Amino acid sequence: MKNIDSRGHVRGESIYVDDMPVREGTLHAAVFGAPYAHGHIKRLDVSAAQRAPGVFTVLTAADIPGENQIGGIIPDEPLLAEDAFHFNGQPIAVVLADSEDQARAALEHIELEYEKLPVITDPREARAKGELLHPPRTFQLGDVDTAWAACSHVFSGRADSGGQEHLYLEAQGAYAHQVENGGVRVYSSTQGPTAVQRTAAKVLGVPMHLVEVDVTRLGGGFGGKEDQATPWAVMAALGALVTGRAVKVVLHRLDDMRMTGKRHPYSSDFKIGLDKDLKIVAYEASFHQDAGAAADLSPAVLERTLFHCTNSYFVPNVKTTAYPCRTNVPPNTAFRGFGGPQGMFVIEAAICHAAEQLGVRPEQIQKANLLSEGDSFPYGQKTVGCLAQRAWGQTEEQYGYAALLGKRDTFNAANRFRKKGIAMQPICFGISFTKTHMNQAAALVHIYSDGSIGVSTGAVEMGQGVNTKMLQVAAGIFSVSADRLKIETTNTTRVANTSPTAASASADLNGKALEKACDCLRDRLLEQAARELGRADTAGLSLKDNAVWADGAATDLSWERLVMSAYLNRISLSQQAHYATPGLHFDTNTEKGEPFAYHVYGTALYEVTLDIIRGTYAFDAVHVVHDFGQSMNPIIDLGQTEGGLVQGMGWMTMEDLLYDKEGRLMSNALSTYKIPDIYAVPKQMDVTFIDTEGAPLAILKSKAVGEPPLMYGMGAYFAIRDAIRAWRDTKAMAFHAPMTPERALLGLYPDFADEPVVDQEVAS
Ligand code: MTE
Ligand code: LUZ
Ligand code: MOS
Repeated sequence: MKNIDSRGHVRGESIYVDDMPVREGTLHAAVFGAPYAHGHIKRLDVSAAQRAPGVFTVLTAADIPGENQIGGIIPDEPLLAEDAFHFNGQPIAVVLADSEDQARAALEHIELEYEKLPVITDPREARAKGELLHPPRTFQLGDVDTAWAACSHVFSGRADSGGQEHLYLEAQGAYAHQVENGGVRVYSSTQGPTAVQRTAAKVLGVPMHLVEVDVTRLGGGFGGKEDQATPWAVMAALGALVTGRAVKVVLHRLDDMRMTGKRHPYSSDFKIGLDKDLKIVAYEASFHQDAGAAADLSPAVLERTLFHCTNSYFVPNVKTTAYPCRTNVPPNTAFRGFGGPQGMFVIEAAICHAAEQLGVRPEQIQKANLLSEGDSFPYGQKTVGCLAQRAWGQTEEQYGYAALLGKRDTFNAANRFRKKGIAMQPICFGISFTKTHMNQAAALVHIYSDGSIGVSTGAVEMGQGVNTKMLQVAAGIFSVSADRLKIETTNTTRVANTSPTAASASADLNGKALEKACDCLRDRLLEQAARELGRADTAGLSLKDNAVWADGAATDLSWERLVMSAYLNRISLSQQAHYATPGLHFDTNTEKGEPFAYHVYGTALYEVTLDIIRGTYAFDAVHVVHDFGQSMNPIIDLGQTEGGLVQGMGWMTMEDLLYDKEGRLMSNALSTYKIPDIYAVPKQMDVTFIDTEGAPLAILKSKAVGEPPLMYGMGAYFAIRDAIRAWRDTKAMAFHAPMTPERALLGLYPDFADEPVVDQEVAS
């Protein structure tokens, strides 16, 4: 089935927040952000801005009736800065005017006097100065301290990965208006309607039932709207409450890039020990997470870095510690993979480093250490239905790894100024929110008396196709055609207390809740069918092709007649259901438990050609073997895989997020921040669906697909590095992603590089 949104998207008919027809008297907002990265506010004067043409009012912290607090995990972030600001662009005031142009023009008249305070942009410096959001966390398995002695080789080094701008096509935005009794209705481009509701209620000083949040769809979120859609929605709600008029806040791209957080950059140290057979015996790492100026989701992101610190490898002795470092950049936040990719990059770097020092191919070490059935992850959970080796093996065979390696060598021998590189990239990603309590969802289904059906869940459509999947679940259970179903907006008054649409788990969680609700309705309808058909019970009855079937044959009781008969007999045609993933637990004291419903596996194989003179590169092909379980929608899942993979390649190769020493975003526009376009995409992309059982906790055995493919992107970095290796020794080349053409060039000609050089072998 095609994505149900495709037609509307292509025709430009799909509605986003900024497309909504506005109410009469709507005010438009412009946000005044801190002009510097860290400062003490001495004087804020908005009176001149208040008098500017078209301005209705200017909101500051003084206008907040409730708490000036938007922090979720740690309450450390005001909606509008009061005494101090901690990052360049931090919201301080909001101008509300008749038009957007007037609101933006009035920003010039806001007067701010401040005293500059020291700016930190390096997470290692933050750690040294004690700027941690919370104490570091450590995951351990076995005993690394004694294990080093058993290693034949021990290497250490450093790996750095950069941030990543979400660059959702639709910028952050919300539209709010008052309703009766002091309440507000907020239309928000958010992945977390309940987060917006909860925070708006807190800031406005009203109970949650007075805040209704409605989401039609997002023009992309990628994690950037899990927590960070909230401030703009709350500003709109606050404006509506204060002025009595409807208020629209839609960020301009440059403001969005400047004011919102991104993927966390990480700077990490590793130590890896191997035995003679290249088995990894011990692995130690410390991760310095650049959390930005407030906690936001950083503690949860940090946790997932630790969960995925060994990627798809079994390592018997592990000790990894993560430091959440407070810096003066916008609070970094969720981004597809949620800290997992950053943790995985470090062990991949460690493996590559060891291979380079030992003069073997990284694939030899990777392959020798893939997870098998029953192996323990550092957090105690054991693999079930482990596909790490199968995916690797199938990739090798099906795409001819050995032949490609031969081709690389032949090409490289024949060409002086062009070199080919290849890399294999296995992945393993845990599915579930790492905070166990978040693994719950609900659904509400109404069957109308004409047989049409309205479905509400907590899932937010952001392009990933969850609405299509929800429709498939319901249509499958009732066995009715898709045009009888409508997936309603995501609305907090219909489905309450929702977790954000995140962690790739929303089709599973909301789908399972929906399945429960639909099963219930189907059973109730079949009981009515038994009465209609004069049968003793429902045995032998089923719903099929818009009708009731009895003992394998269609009856003349159609779906419509059945529904009408239930209605006339006063049988409820509505059902709510709640689902909580069974069996999950995690103890943060021991850092052990069963946090994930299941894992997703796969392997990618990259081929790249590097221009030795320019440092530029082109990907010849990427071949993927991926575990979708029993995919319920191969078209959507293929799209998620290709899109995620390319987004991961962008993070690893070309998206160079840069702040200067004063915490000002240098890569602040699409002219200075490059994301993959069609030319950056591998010339050939193959995706093979492994034929597997799926997992019982996956909806219809169709495994979660939203985030895992992003991590294939790491292979792009290592493929380019392999091409550099064909030109010169890379033993001393830093592991620093993204591998931009500039960095590739410095790798080719290291005399020009000023990057830190990794340590040599420390013990042998
Ligand atoms: N795909 C599109 N087109 N747009 C998005 O914003 N977000 C990704 C992924 N795929 C995203 C996307 C992220 S970060 C997540 S967590 C999942 O979708 C969320 O949706 P799911 O739980 O339904 O997979
Ligand atoms: N969000 C979250 C996530 O709150 N918890 C998670 O575990 C998670 N994982 C991936 C993406 N978003
Ligand atoms: Mo995705 S990072 O869980 O929104």
